[in-house]
Amino acid sequence: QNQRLGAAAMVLRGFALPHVPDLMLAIVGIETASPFRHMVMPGGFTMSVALTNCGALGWTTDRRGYRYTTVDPDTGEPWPVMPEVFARLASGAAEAAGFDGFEPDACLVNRYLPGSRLSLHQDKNERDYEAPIVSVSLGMPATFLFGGHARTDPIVKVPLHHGDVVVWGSADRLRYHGVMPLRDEPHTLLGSQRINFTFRKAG
Ligand code: MD3
Ligand code: FE
Repeated sequence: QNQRLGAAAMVLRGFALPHVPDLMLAIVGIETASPFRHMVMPGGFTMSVALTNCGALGWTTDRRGYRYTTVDPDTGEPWPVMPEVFARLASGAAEAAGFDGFEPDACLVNRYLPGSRLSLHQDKNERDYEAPIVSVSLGMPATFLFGGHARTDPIVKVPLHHGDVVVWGSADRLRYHGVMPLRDEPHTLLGSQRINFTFRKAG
């Protein structure tokens, strides 16, 4: 029941399920070193999604803009190392979707609670648009919004469940996308939250 969303975008249903115990252990390590926090957008809004990072580069935003940094601005320490299981899962998923040799250097970890949302945006802060982006969903289901190359293009709604992995590349890399406000449908393992890992080659 894998699903093609575009010329170079694929949903791999349940692809991460075998790795869930490892992923959940790894999150504990990451959030102990670099806790989840609500960042402020350049326009002054505080994000409803809480985030942290692991890997050589981490995505951050503040009043001055978005950027990737090697150091967690809250702790002054480098972002936690990307666990081996993460890198293997990301490159395995990329390969399953037709992208060989994906070596992510950044993993953004988003935590959604009921009501959290991500408004329509493009991911344009990475140096290299050739590499795909791999996204892993855990916990409560979400409705992903998959748009076009212009903000006003039609939007397809894609339900994402615990263990689903999505890979986006080349022609679909710069599409507008977002996440609808989360409904509270508690998950047996994670309770009332959704965790999303987004793997990128940022540097
Ligand atoms: C589609 N996060 O952090 S990941 C983000 O579920 C972000 O937390 C969402 O969008 C989340 O920037 C979705 C999936 C994603 C990432 C990049 C894309 C989807 C994409 C680039 C192009 C098209
Ligand atoms: Fe995004």
